Amino acid sequence: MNPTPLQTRHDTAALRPGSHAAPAPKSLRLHIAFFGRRNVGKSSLLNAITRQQVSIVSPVAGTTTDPVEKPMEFLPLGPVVFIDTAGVDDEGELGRLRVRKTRQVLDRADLGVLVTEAGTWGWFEAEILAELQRRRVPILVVFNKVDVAAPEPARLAWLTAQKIRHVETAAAQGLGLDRFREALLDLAPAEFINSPAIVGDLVGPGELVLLVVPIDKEAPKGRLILPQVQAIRDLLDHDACCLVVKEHQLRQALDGLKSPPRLVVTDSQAFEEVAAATPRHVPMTSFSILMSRFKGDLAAQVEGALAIDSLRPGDRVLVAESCSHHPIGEDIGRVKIPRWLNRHVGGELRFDHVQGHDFPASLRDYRLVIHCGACMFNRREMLTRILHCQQAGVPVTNYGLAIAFSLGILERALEPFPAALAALRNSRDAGAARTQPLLPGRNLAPRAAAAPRDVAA
Ligand SMILES: Nc1nc2c(ncn2[C@@H]2O[C@H](COP(=O)(O)OP(=O)(O)OP(=O)(O)O)[C@@H](O)[C@H]2O)c(=O)[nH]1
Ligand code: SF4
Ligand SMILES: [Mg+2]
Repeated sequence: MNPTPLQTRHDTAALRPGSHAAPAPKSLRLHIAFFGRRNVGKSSLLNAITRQQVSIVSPVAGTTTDPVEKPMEFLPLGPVVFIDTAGVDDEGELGRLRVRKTRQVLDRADLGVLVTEAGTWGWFEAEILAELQRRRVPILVVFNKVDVAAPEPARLAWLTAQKIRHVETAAAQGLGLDRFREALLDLAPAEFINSPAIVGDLVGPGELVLLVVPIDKEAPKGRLILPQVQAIRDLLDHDACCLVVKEHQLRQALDGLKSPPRLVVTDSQAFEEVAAATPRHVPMTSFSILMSRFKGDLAAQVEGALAIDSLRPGDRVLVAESCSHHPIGEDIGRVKIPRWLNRHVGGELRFDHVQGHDFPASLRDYRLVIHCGACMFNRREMLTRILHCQQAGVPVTNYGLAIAFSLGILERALEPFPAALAALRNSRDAGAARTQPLLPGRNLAPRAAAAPRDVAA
């Protein structure tokens, strides 16, 4: 994982009145996205619900160009990000670019608000609806401008029959906002109300977790990166204890404890050193493997790691990072992982890199996608990417899993997650059956000898 300037990129949300707590990172917020044709009042509705001038409103069609994001505390739902978008019916060369940006927002929408007005329902609305339904994203249809005309009863009846929630508003007059707010709360996915644990569910109250955090030149100045901060907070939320050490101090810390820690979590860069220093009976994993479970689909990404063995020189590999940091020195995504994989396959692979919300529309040419821990994404965006990879038949894994695989410690790193461990064993057994003859009892350990010592994440 790479350091990024979290404080400047993500800590911009308003605090609850009187609160001294740091605002939630954007990636943990419920993303509520507004879609619809130009001029239906998307921006007006956003401004009305937030009671702020978030987006520019005008009678000129195409006023909103790039997606506008507004993180805020939306009680009682909690931290959300409202996203205003350009109209899906935008035209011309620039219009097509704007529509592409709007479509990217579909990937991160946890809840889709389709804004329309009387007499305009047509192909664009049907398409947005179908896209949201295909992604199983809860939908709220808003008929705005009801001060001008009421929606057609047949359309309302059709939506009701489809079990699609709909409300009527006149954003410019502030009418219908309570019903709109209530519908948003009803439709918010339960997972946002009961946020999943990152690590706290793996240990009991009072138990100790040892966190290994290398402080090298890639580490950001004066702070920890988001997965580390979130793990610490999650442990405290679960009344667990944690001790944070650098990799060189791990042995000393372990020696100083009266009883062994319940779990060791390391940055994947230090996996090899930490695996050697941690007694075999102490469970051990990495921050990015925790993030795979928290943000993605651990079992699917474990299976993806196995595809590393089938790579051949000339194959194309996509390396995707969720944040847009400037790579420095031995950057993990650009230097270390490519170097290791080239050595592993004994030739040059062809690497492409993407950052932020950009992700190729077609993945068919890739043999593998290696993703970072995606700490900057909400879970839906990461799950959408995994789904796109699966639909294209391309294995997808993440940095920590790829490194653990390379070092022959993937099984050990998955011991805290029995379901993922079972998935690994099943995939491996299925692979072994497909590629007979294989030695009985084949495991990943021989890879450790083949892996270079400078693999990092
Ligand atoms: N009569 C009436 N006009 C409204 C209402 N809501 C918005 N408008 C007007 O409709 C026009 C377009 O509003 P916007 O909020 O900019 O619409 P938009 O969907 O964001 O438009 P684009 O950004 O161009 O896609 C503005 O002139 C608003 O004042 C409403 O409820 N009633
Ligand atoms: S978004 Fe990815 S690369 Fe950036 S800090 Fe998080 S895990 Fe690391
Ligand atoms: Mg607008």
